[in-house]
Amino acid sequence: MSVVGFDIGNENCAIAVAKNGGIDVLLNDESKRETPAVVSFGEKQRFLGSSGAAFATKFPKSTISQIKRLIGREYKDPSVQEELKLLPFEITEGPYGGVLIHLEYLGKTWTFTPAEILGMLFAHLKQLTEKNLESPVVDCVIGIPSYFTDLQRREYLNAAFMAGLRPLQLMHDCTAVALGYGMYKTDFSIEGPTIVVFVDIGHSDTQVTFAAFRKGRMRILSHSFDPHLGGRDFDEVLFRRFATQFKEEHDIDVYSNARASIRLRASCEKLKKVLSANAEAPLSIDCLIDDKDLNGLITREEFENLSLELVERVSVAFCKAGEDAGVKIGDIHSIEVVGSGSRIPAIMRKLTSVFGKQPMRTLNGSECVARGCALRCAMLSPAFRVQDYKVQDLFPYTIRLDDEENKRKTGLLLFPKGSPFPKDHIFGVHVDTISYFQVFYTNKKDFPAGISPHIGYFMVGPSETAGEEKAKGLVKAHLNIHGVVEIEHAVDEEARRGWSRRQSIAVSEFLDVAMTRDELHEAQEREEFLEQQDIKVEQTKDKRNTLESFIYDTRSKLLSCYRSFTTDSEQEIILKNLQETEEWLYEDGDDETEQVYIGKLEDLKELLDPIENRYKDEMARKEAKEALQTCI
Ligand code: ATP
Ligand code: MG
Ligand code: K
Repeated sequence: MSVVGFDIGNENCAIAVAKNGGIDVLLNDESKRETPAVVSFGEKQRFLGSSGAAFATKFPKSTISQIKRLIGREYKDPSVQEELKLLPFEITEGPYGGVLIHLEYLGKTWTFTPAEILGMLFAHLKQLTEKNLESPVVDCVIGIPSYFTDLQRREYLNAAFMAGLRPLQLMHDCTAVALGYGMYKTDFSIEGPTIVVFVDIGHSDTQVTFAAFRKGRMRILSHSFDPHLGGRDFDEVLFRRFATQFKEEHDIDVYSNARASIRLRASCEKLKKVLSANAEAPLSIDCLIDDKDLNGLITREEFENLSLELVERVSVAFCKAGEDAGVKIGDIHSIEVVGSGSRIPAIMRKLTSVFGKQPMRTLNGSECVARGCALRCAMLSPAFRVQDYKVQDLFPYTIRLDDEENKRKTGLLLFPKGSPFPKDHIFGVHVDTISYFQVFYTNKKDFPAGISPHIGYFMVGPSETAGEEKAKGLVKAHLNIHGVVEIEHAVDEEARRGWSRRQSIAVSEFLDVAMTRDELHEAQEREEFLEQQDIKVEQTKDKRNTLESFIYDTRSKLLSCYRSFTTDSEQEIILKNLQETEEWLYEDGDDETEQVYIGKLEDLKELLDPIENRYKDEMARKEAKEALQTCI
């Protein structure tokens, strides 16, 4: 059984596997270690990952990226509305108030939830891994941002399910990074814990985690984050700067043209990377709008001035994490910076000035999440033996319970912010009648703005023993290994000893689900259909190519090795047929079904059969003769 770690970035994904006693990062079809998080719907097939990214400008309205931003989000959320302005594809409000993506494919309109698109991406990564390992992949650990809510986590689990994956854990990105850092290090001080800070700046978000290491174990002290600060925000600074310039100088409105926006944004991202290593960078785009070629130049100094506020926010997230961890700057051993968004020199300078020392880049910044996840997967998998190492993570939000019936306004505290998890909380409830409960996050100020604090509802009761005065029962709230809340049992108070299996109180399932079981199965079937379609298209292309090469091949053989085995009239007929098929292939037959190409090939082969047989006979005769001669 393979053991795999996936890092699903907003821009890039990485796959790591535990193999030969170590962790390997896999190469994709283009021999790259990172795979773009893109799903593109072409004319007849989907293009996933690297090939998807290549189609972004060709099919702007059906190339889906930035999917991680839309998972488990409410359509009406203002920050989602902001997000939508940047996306060229069509989006409306979907079921449960979520986001629904509309696109044209195979001659009709399709709608997909973000979880379904994520499922396609997972399926692609799974396929890449299976091809690479030559064995099936099911068990995995998937990295997620620590700020993800219950719903976002459940959406990830659903997407993984659609792809046929079984996540043993959704692991906080920086916890995975910390594991990869601590597991193999042996030189930790024996006096006290070594405190290391991990800063991950990706394409769309920033996460900061304080961790304490001792020999053989690590404990997370705090997670803080800025879900709206990443490399792309710096791209946006450049985008706005040049959009304004082009408007003023050429009266060109880039914002009104989807394709032009994509192209300018992509150019700005490149520009940003150039500015990481150079004091100034030129921008030039051909035919952006109305065949206009546009040029510009920006210095690093101007770029840094325009992004002062963004850089400041990195230090805000850092200080907040320190506060939550209760750690003073002087007690920090080192800062490890990961994520490619951190390559901007101004960010490193900022961290250096806050910390008073240069941050480190010991880890491979674009692979460490996937590596940590693979390591964790090996620890959790029964199929692997890994050295003993203790990992203690914590949950960044407070979770409370509200009894709607009794209007207990303050709510019962289930899991305070910073709780280690997985963890249980058991509490008593009155069960003489049916009671409704709401589970929700309370610490608004830690919470990303605009995200619903609501987790779910459940019902308890009535008990079989209802009618008896003040019947009481117990409910177990479980914050599971993925950071998802489950309401597990309810039993009579009397049966408390040993959690009797006599489950006399009904606990309904969480009423507030990301997808119902039926929807999930439907999505899975649709994914299978789309996969089959992709395979069919690829096979047809193969058959078309085979027919094409057969034509060239045969033509050249007829003029060389087959020449002396072919009569003039045969030659004429076959060449004519080859010519006709070739013309057909480039005209009417350009876009035919697999069966038609197979048929055409068979027809040609039949014509050629007698000649091929004569040729083979002669070859065999020659061989026999030669063999005979060497014997003598
Ligand atoms: P996230 O973690 O936010 O989901 P991700 O993991 O896909 O996203 P990364 O691959 O860590 O993100 O980082 C991608 C970002 O890093 C992009 O914005 C990219 O432009 C930026 N980046 C890459 N190289 C450089 C560079 N040399 N200088 C500045 N930025 C860079
Ligand atoms: Mg990342
Ligand atoms: K194990």
